Amino acid sequence: MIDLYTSPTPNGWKVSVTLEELGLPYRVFPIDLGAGEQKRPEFLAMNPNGRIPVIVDDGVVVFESGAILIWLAEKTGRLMPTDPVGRSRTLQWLMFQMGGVGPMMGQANVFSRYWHEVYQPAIDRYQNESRRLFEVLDRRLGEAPYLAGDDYTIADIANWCWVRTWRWSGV
Ligand SMILES: N[C@@H](CCC(=O)N[C@@H](CS)C(=O)NCC(=O)O)C(=O)O
Repeated sequence: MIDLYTSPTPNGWKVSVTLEELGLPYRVFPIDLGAGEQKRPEFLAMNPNGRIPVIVDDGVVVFESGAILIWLAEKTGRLMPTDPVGRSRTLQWLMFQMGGVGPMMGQANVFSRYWHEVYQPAIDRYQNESRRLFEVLDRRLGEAPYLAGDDYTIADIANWCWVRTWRWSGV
């Protein structure tokens, strides 16, 4: 059985969508981010970074959403090609989300939504960079049906869960 510690956010959705696509049985343990449950000792014992999502799969703890998606794909042999080139393409577009789309949109949210002070250069920087990354995705999806090529993979799930919130980020 897989236990999923999560909240309704893009990084949380990535794991929920993947579990649903794979049809794996799992239990959800909602984490109240506003109440700071992700900083409590019992949560930090699972993820020292104090952030959702985390899964515990038969006693194995996995944190970082990208690592969780890879774990689930490799465990089932689905949502990621097993040939080296297809696997690498999937990881490239997953890393593109983990290192680019997620952090840029996350900072766009912080500066345009959550901060009381308005610092326009930071808002512009993160919204423009998010938009630039969307254009990279758009071009890629103009030449292939899915990010990694012909196969639907965890890279599509990861990017979609963030990009679908474009309006909230003001992009
Ligand atoms: N790189 C991490 C980022 C996780 C992350 O930023 N989670 C957010 C919600 S989307 C969170 O837990 N925020 C609460 C906090 O920072 O205290 C991952 O992909 O798992």
